[in-house]
Amino acid sequence: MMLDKIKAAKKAKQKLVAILIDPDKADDRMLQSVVISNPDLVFIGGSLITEGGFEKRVAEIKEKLKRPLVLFPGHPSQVTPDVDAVLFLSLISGRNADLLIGQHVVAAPRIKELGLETIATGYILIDGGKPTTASYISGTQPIPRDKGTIAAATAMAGEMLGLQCIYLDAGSGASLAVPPDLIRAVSANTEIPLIVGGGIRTKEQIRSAFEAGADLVVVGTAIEEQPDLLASLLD
Ligand code: 1GP
Repeated sequence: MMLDKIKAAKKAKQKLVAILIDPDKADDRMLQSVVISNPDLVFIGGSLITEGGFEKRVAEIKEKLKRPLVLFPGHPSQVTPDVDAVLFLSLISGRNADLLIGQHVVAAPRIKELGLETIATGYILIDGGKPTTASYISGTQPIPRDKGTIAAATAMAGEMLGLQCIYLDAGSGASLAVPPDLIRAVSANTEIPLIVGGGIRTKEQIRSAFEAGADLVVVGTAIEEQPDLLASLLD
C-alpha cells in the first residue's frame, strides 16, 4: 500500500521523491528517464487534461513503466483501473464545496468498484508567484507565501479531521516553490506525512524542502522540460 510506504519512510526518516507525470505532456524520453532513474513514487494526473483517452494513455504509461502509479486527480473522470492508489484530495485551502466534498461523492463509487487504495489528502495551495492552473480551475485563492500561521492552522485542521497526509502545492510550473519557512510551520504543527511540490527544479530546492520538514517532494514540469535532469535530482 502506498500510504504505508510513505509512513514507513517518514518513520525511518527517509525522504522520498515523486515524479508527476501529466499524461498530456509526458513523452517517451520522460518515461524512459523515469524507468532508468526509478524515483520512489510516480504520480500521474493533472488539473487540466486536454487530450481525450485518459484511461488509454494511463494504461500505455503503466505498460511502459511497469510500476505502481498514484493518481493525482484533476477530475473524478480520471479515476482509472491502471492506477494503484488515489490521492483523495480535499482542497482545504479553498472554500469551494465541490472540491472539499462534491467531486469525492462523484468519484467514490468508481474507486470502490475498482478496489483502489485512497490516501485522504489535505490539499493546500500556496501562492507560487503567479496564477496557476490549479488556482484558476479551482476558483480558489492560494494561501499567501508569508502566512505560515494560516497554512499551519489549515494543516492542523485537516489532521484533526482525520486526513492522512498534507500536500502543500505552489501549483504546477510555479515560478516560486513553497517557501521553507512555511513548510517548517506546517511540519512543526502536524504529525502526518507532508508532501510538497510546485516549481521545484533543483536538487538544492529539494534539499531545503526536506530540511524544512517535507517527507515527500514532487517534481513534474522540470522533468517534462528536461528529462535528463531526473537522474541528477535523485542521486
Ligand atoms: C504540481 O506539485 C506538482 O501540482 C508539481 O509541480 O510541475 O511545478 O513540478 P511542478
